[in-house]
Amino acid sequence: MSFHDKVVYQIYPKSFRDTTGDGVGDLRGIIDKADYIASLGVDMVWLNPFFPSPGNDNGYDVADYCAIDPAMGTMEDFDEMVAVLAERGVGVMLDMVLNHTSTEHEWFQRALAGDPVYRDYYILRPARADGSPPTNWVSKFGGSAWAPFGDTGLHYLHLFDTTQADLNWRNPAVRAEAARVVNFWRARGVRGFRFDVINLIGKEEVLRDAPAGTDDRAMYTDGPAVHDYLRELAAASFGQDPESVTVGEMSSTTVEACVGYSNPANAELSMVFSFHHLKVDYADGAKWTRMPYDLAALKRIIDQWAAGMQAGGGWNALFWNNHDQPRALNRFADPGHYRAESATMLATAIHLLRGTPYVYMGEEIGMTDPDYLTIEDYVDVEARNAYDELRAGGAGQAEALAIVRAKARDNARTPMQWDASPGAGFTEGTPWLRPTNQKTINVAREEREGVILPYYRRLIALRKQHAVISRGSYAPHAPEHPEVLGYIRELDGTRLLVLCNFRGRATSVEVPGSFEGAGVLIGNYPDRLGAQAPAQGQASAHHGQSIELRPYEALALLA
Ligand code: TEU
Repeated sequence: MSFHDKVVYQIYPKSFRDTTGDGVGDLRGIIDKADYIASLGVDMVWLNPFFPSPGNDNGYDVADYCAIDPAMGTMEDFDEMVAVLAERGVGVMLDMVLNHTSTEHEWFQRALAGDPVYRDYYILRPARADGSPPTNWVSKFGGSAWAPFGDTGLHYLHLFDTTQADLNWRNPAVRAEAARVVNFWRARGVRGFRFDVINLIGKEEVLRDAPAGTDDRAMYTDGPAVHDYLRELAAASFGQDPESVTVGEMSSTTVEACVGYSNPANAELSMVFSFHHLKVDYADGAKWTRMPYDLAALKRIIDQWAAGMQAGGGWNALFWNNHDQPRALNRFADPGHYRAESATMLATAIHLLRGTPYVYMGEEIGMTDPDYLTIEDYVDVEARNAYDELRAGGAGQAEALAIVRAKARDNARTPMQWDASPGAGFTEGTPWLRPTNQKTINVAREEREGVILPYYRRLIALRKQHAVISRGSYAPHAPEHPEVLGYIRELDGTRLLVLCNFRGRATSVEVPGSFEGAGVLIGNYPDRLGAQAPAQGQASAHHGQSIELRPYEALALLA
């Protein structure tokens, strides 16, 4: 089975299942839940980093790429987890954070101690004559992107936290280390790799200021060398496994660049994550703001990426949620009044597109952002920095907190809610991050009486039953419609019309004549399906050229 037919389940190990009672998730917790994972019908699990780390960025500050953080378990636990998942037909995808290391990594410590070999592993530049940083670049977590490198008079680059030092990929030794790390995990049976902010590794030798008033990200993002480095890494590692699945997280990127990263002719990656569709609630492109999301922009971006990647032979990872994003249910729909309809509509919109769907733990049961009421509830470095910057910029306490509540990455990192108990079935101890609504939203309840979890299972199964979903072409439908995201998939004469009402009010949308009398493949209002064929039946509300969609209704017609 190619990656085109697969569905990936993302697990944030720290919040998935704790088997030791320390309030932090661990690898044995994934073993514990292997049957549940397999019951979803997914083909691979993407695990966020569980390597030794000081934890300043929840594991994305890696101190040893080829070991297991003791709080997460042992290498034997890892090997058992790989085997237990493989027995259930589920592969493992690991998170390779190779743009930067923790400043506690041995390489950085040796560089600090004066070892010239390891100094060339990092991006060190002299401060300016007036002592200011080498360039005007800013960290994605706030402040300058440079920090003093000991008392050497040099600065080191950190596009993220000061404890995450960017690696110098121009150095062949660094590139060889990257291949060595990937091959270490390949040797343990890993055939999936997610590469963290991998389009940032192409910094040039001469680093220049961003011209005044411009976005400094342009100075280091999607550098042409990224393609060369990816091809070199693929050839030296995962490219040797025909069944490998690789995905690059692409920060602030373009369709053109991503066609290059994922067109199979280029022998780089299988697919890419891009994030433009998750910035339609950013006022003036700034994350730490609040505004109702722009549905027209969302539709435009989804179409642009679906059509653009198709035209260029690229391949999208399809997702609403991950460990860095507030829950989509809160951002794009109405969990208060239409939680099941919203969750299943959003899932339909993504899962029937051209690309590989990713399900982030908890979205399959309709998990939402936690109801936190003070800034002390938020622990993520990015959110705490943002709150401080907002307050320093004059925002009142209530407004700053409201923005953090809407945008913090903590929103996605609360424990998986297995049951209604105080620890949500996640832990018998005190969870590292507090769940707030496990009494009403949990796996046990969804298994007993829910509609969201069964719907996700059906959606995931459809991708394996209908080649038009995994291999079909994409074309927009009703692109100007103010409330409905529509698109048509087609393969060898089979056609699928997908209609998703993104609003909490009824609307109608045109149905092309060629879909007259088409059967309903899936829909989130059960009465849509003919009584005699729960999986497929005559759409009961066809009226010639248009169809009425109820609040947050999703419908897929197969002709
Ligand atoms: O994220 C890249 C990144 O830019 C994120 O910080 C995200 O885009 C941002 O939070 C949205 O405002 C990757 C990892 O997914 C993230 O968890 C890490 O913090 C980051 O890289 C550094 O490794």
